[in-house]
Amino acid sequence: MRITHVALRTLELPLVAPFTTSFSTQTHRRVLVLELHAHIDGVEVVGWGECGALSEPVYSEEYTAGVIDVMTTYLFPMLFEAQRTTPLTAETVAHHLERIVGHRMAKAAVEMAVLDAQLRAAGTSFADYLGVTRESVPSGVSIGIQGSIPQLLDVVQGYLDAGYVRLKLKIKPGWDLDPVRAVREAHPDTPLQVDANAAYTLVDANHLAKLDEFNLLLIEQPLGEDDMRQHAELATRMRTPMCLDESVVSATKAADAIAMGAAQIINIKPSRVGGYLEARRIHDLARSHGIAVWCGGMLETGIGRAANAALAGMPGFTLPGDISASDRFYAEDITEPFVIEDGFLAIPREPGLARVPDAGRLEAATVETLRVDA
Ligand code: NPG
Repeated sequence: MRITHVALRTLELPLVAPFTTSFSTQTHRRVLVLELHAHIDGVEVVGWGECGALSEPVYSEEYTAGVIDVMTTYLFPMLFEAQRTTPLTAETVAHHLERIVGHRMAKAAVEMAVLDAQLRAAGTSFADYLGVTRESVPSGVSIGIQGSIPQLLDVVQGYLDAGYVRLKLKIKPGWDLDPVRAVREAHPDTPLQVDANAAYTLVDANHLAKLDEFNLLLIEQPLGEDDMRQHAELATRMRTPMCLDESVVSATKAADAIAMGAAQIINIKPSRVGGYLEARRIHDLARSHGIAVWCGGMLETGIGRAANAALAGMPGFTLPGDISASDRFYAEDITEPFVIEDGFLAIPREPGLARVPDAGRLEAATVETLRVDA
């Protein structure tokens, strides 16, 4: 393929309700969408990509303005240079961008747009590309920190009524044992897990071990991103299975986590690990070690949600992911919305990896567009 130009669109989408984690409260999602124009065998194709980075560097070091900078200064010029001499494919993007350290979310979005264009030109769905045979995936929901326990119980009831099959509660120091106990008492049999987004330290081990009585599926990333060894230590001091998110930024880190006993379960977020191809590698690695994985979310629009749903159809994804319906976050998605049916989301089978946005809704949500020509 030969890329002709790329439009980097910054969108601003209001959330249906504020989303509070241990690191921030979001009322809007500022999200970067890539519209990549390419020629493949003489045919013009558009590939779509979505970047997981937030507008501020509070989940990882990446953030929207920084992503735009690294894409325009380095990533696209490098691909444009590469395609002069070598045919460009999605499978070679990571190799061409290897000289740039880090910036995984930026690289993931670029690879995603190239892979989408490639699959679209071939008439292949991402699910078929991955060899996925399942038709749908179970849908879990991530529940932000609420103002009070009664409010939390209301919100939980709403999601259970909508059909979600698994709940994930965000926790932080001061919002942990009591809210988890309240939800567990109200819903003794509902699959339940917690996510701390790195808000604790190993000093809190005895306190965190008190979560063991609530029969949780897992505790996600209680300690810092760099605290791999400390997660391994904490895992020996709790019965609740240890799951890593932020710490696993690559297949190499996943291998370390498994070898060290720092993760019994891994949350795979394609954007965090540098793309869907690295995500597949982590899935394969974890599966060969008997480590369960599930697909995390970054408040994706329908573009990224489509790809996540297909990825989560792979056989090692044995736990429900944070792949909720579009209306969990957005009153109006920029694509045809994803809907939950009997607790499941259908895996898209149309060509491509992303779901194509509606031109009018995309335009209405765009606050800035930057065109980069090859
Ligand atoms: O369903 O898309 C979703 C959101 C799931 O809680 C969720 N994501 O820490 O996992 C997380 C959190 C997150 C969202 C992190 C956005 C970073 C950005």
